[in-house]
Amino acid sequence: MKINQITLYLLDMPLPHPFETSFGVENSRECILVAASADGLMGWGECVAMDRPSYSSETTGTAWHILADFLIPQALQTNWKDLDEFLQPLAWVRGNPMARAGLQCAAWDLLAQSRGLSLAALLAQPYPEGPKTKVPVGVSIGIQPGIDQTLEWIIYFLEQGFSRIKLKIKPGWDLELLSATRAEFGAIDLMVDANSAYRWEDLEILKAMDQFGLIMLEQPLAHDDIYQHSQLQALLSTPICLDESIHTADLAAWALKIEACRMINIKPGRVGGLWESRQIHDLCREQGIPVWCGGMLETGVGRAANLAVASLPNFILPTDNGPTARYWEEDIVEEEFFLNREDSTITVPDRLGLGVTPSLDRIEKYLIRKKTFKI
Ligand code: OSB
Ligand code: MG
Repeated sequence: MKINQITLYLLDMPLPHPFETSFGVENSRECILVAASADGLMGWGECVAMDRPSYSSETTGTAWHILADFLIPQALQTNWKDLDEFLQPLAWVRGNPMARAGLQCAAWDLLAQSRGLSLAALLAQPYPEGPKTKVPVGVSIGIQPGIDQTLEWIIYFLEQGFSRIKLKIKPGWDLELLSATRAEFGAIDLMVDANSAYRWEDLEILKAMDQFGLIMLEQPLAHDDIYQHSQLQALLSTPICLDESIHTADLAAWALKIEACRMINIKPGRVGGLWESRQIHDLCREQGIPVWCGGMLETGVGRAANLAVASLPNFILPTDNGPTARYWEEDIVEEEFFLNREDSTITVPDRLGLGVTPSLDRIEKYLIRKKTFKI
């Protein structure tokens, strides 16, 4: 296969509700879509970099630069039959996992289509059990103006059928919130995500979280740390889950080696792509570490890829990749994802490739910038 044309689209999509985390408030979501054509097929990928370097050092601006000036020129030169052959010539590009993941996804989509498979089926080929057809899903609730509003959102999402609640926390928005949540809802499946908001000096607060029986405490300490997380994990009974800190398969291996966490949130967009996601999945599986697939407020393109990866055997914990209506009034793909209320799952696309159809008309509505690259 040889990709003969790639188009990048920079979009800005309005969110129906502001999404607040410890690193800021998102009112809309910038993202880059990658569309690659080869052999009469079109493969799509989404780059999850955000408009500001708040979650990670990459932004839509840096990712555009890395894609346009380095990754795409190489990808247009490569003849490949399998993903390793596509990726090998790109391996000299250091860092920039989000930029690489967006392009890589388009290549997986092409390969799956050319082999007559869904992306989930292609990704699951090494595993005798095959992909799951539906995966458990929870909901991630942003920081609210007050505890009452948070409790109202929890009622709303439990009524909708979500069985696992994740609350965003930060210093000053933590223990009281958790006490109120437990008092109101008892033993629901509950976890928290700090997005790197705490420091070692906050140890007493972090230790106090053990009393709440949380499924996990996601990324309490710095975005580039694994050492202090290992020190912290030794002092907590709550499993630490790393998100921001793990952006390569090597970092995942080292984090497990020093026991910096007992779970990993594998976001394909953060770790360099689906290839690396599967490597981390395999490594964790060998060591009995459960993984799950987080979300980055993706469009249907990134959501489809995340759900395909979440269908692999060791993705045991619920994903954050929820139904379309939770994110968009109108997504840029024609298909809508729904929550299966009876068991709090979401169905993995089983059509060819990613299994979603991006609409160029809708993309046009949210378009900021577009560029096409040819051989
Ligand atoms: O840390 O998981 C995170 C959204 C943007 C950036 C980082 C994170 C998140 C979420 C949202 O928690 C999860 C979702 O897609 O629903
Ligand atoms: Mg997180």
